[in-house]
Amino acid sequence: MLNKYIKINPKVEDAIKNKKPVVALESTLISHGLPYPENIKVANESIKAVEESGSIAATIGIINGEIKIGLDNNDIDILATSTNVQKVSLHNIALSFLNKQNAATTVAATINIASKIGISFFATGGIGGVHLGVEKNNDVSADLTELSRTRMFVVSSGAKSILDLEKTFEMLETYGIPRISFNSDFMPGFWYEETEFKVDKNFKNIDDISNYLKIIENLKHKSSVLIFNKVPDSKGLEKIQIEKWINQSVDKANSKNITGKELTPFLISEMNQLSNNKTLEANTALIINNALLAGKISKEFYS
Ligand code: PSU
Ligand code: MN
Repeated sequence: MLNKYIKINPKVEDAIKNKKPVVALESTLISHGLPYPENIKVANESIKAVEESGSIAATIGIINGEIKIGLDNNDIDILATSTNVQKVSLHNIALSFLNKQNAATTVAATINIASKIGISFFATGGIGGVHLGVEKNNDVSADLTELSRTRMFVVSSGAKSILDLEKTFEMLETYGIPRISFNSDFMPGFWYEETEFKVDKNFKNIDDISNYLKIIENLKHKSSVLIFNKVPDSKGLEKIQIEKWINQSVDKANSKNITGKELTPFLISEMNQLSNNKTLEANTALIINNALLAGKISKEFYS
């Protein structure tokens, strides 16, 4: 045990000790990213997907002021249904210990904790990044800072489409974060398959990704590596349509003065309403698909 605030599920602890494949999963998408009951379904199916690939899943969250590595059904229910779950990044994580709160960890907080206990792989839907209108609102997700200083192999469908994807993509390069993808030449656009931003390398199979990650490990590269995986075919939406809905959602957020950590959950939920839950279906499918890919790469990496 790392310290008194961290409780590791014995199966996960054994796997880390014995260098077996483990994939960390975050919990903010359960509490703030998806509505009930889809959130519970996605949390459980992501765990199942990781396990089907032969890796061990470790969903991370904070229950009653304690970090739990490997949330059980009961913990997931708490984060999925309680109304007072905090969304924690690095600036506010310690407060949830102090106040003995239930809290969900963002990408930033999850990879920080996972790397401290020796986990190397992580899957999510879309990372945070540079927000639209950054010139005025100065809103840049702490996910980027944490990705720049923590080595984690991160599978995602790019950054969430509600962000300024061009600035986010550039910022990743600035921070020395490799941007590779599985079967695409471009960074995905989260709810849509492709942006116009060309990745550093398009890998066509899992073996090659694993070999590449071993080089990164040997180099003791300091940052994370982003492994992009686009939304499954049948669930991807049109970029033009998504952009129209985003403009409407952003206007509404501005008129209601929604900022800071409330902004991302607000925009996602607006998009779900405007799209008649088409964005929700895409989001659900891509999260589970990313968990599966992370499981497969991790399995290969440790074999
Ligand atoms: N991926 C999803 N849905 C989400 C998130 C990721 O499909 O809700 C969460 C992650 O936890 C990420 C957070 O860290 O959104 C970003 O929030 P912010 O923009 O406030 O940093
Ligand atoms: Mn923010």
